[in-house]
Amino acid sequence: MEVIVLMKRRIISLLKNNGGFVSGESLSDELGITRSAVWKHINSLREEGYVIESVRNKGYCLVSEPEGLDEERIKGLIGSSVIGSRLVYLKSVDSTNEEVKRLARTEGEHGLVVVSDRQTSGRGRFSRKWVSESGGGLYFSILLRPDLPPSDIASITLSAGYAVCLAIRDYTGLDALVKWPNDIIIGNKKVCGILTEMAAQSDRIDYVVIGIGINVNNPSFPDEISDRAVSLRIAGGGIVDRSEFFACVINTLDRVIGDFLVSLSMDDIEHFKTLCATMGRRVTVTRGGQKLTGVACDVLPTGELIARLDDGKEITINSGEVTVQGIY
Ligand code: BT5
Repeated sequence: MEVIVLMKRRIISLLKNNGGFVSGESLSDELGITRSAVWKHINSLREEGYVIESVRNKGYCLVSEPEGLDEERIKGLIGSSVIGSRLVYLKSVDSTNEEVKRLARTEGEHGLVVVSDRQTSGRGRFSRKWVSESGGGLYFSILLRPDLPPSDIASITLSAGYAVCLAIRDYTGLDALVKWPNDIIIGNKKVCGILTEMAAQSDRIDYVVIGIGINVNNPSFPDEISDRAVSLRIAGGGIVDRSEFFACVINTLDRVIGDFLVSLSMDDIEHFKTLCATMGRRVTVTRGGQKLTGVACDVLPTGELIARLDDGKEITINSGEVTVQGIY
């Protein structure tokens, strides 16, 4: 076993055997490493999802270990949902979107979900990185095979985001909102991102992959995103039972997009607008090299955002990069 991994396992076993606080000094004596090395290992364990309290003059105390997902319990809780009719759980994977695409090329069927505790190459849109190396989050992708032309599923990312937003609000009571088109935010910070990918002919969808990353129990984030990322736990949701929460998200997704892929219902779209943080804010979009600024004033059932420009003209925005003033 790699030395670093070995050290971390030994620290965990020393903290567990002791059952209370263990001083940094005795850990460093026991392991034959410096106290600052002990501190680095402790921080790395925290990144993995271990909750370790540290108190000056007392040392370190193990509060809880990261929980893996409980596959059987999840299956029981999602019952007869179409989404999740087959569930593949992997402790670690490069990217759940990639795994679903691999399965889609062979036997993957409509409703398949791949979920993982960690991704080594989690991706956002435009090849950006999605931070998902450490435990505490939920990373999953859904395979859909709708018998529709590609144009009919333009609102799928929005519908999925709406469903996740509802599940977060129901399960945690936190004030989650959707930032059009693919982010869920709590207090202006991002708690979830969605990456939808599609394989299609001009008139027929082969398959759609909806990849969803939710920061659940993450205690902290790397510097590169610490100013814009939040987890349910940091936002005040406490330590969340990830298996139960995941089942709640899947059931909500099943209700919202399971058999109604074309667009949201009028009731849902009206409700969506009340949960859309972008509505009423100033937005900027680049068109033909020109920057257009206006106020977001509507969202269509097909998922497009309508913005009223300063000269009164309305434009329809269907994808791409929109900057929203007041949110990262
Ligand atoms: C997204 O892209 O928000 C889509 C993220 C989709 C992730 C899921 S996880 C399961 C599936 N498998 C994958 O490989 N991907 C999907 P975008 O709008 O481009 O936002 C990316 C930006 O969000 C980054 O450039 C960072 O600024 C920020 N970011 C990265 N990791 C984050 C995190 N864990 N929490 C909050 N913000 C993050």
